[in-house]
Amino acid sequence: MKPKSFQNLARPWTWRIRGVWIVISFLAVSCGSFTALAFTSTDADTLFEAHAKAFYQKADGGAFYLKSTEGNKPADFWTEAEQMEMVLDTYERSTNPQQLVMFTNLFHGFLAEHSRTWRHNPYNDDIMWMVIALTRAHLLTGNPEFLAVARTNFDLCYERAASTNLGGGLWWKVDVRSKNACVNGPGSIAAFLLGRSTGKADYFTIATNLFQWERATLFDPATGRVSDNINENGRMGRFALTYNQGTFVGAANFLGYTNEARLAALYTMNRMSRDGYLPSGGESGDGGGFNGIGVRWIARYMKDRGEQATFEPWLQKNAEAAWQARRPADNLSNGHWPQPTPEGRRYSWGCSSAVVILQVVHPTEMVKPDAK
Ligand code: 7K2
Repeated sequence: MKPKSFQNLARPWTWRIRGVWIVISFLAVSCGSFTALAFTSTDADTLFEAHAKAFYQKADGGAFYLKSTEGNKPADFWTEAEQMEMVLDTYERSTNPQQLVMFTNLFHGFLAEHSRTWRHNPYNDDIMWMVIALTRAHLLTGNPEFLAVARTNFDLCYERAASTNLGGGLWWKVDVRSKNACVNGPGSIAAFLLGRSTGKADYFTIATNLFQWERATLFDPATGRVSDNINENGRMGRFALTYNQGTFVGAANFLGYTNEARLAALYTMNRMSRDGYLPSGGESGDGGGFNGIGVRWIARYMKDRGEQATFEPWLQKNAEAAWQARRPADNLSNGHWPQPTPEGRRYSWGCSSAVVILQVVHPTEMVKPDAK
């Protein structure tokens, strides 16, 4: 037992030490906000606006995304559709009505370029991506035109793509050579969302059947891997891509197959990522936006099912890397994170994954009140 006088002396002394620690931690935290890898919702706005500044073009009462920073070519059919989903991801986070105006302009630009019905496009997956974008937009806005175009095109696509060969599912293209994850996951999601939008049970049935076929045919329940495709002779293309993992997770989550959703998300995190970073899908080709699609659906599953403890650190690590990888000149981030974005020509689709991940993943730092 220490003498009383010593105890009395000891108290202010420990307080002084504590005080020093408080000052040190305060300095660490406030310096950290300038240098650390954290990102805020303001940063999510910055990446979206930088992408719009580089690629969003108004034309004839509508708008479109340019394919790249060079030339006037518009983005391809499905990458345009998916960048329209990127706009919706941004709106869902920010609730900024300006982004719905952008979406509506892009919709008009899309119809001007591709017409109102898309039979001329031989890729069934292309149509399903745009149906998802429009049905999401209908659910957010109630605009009946979005739903009308979505339904017409889903119905004509389903009609030509659905078959009983290989046990069910959708053909990838009109040449009916293979059934791919990139049309069956999106087809299931599109049907599910149309079920919500129209209240028609038939769409939910289609959503369930397509998911169950994909699960039975392309999904490996031992690992969570979603194979890319099966061809007309039953030969499997077993490679996994993050967008296929994502749409499988999205459909599984909507339909209540939470074990399957979790397994496919875990496979993406543990088996496809390197040092925790999602594999880059290249920039100029189809792969540039694969990770945006993957994280959109994995993040939604995580939030719907309260799986943050498992997936959020990984998603935030990738979002922080995407933010840090932007190039100073114009804030474009080309999706090769953690590598920095080089100078020179950039592609809108390749720069969209970074935009999407910052919208769908919860920021790692609050916006400071004086930083507005
Ligand atoms: O082979 C399919 C798909 O299974 C695979 O995952 C990807 C890998 O490639 C194609 S789908 C991608 C596009 C091809 N060009 C035209 C686009 O409409 C089509 O969706 O990249």
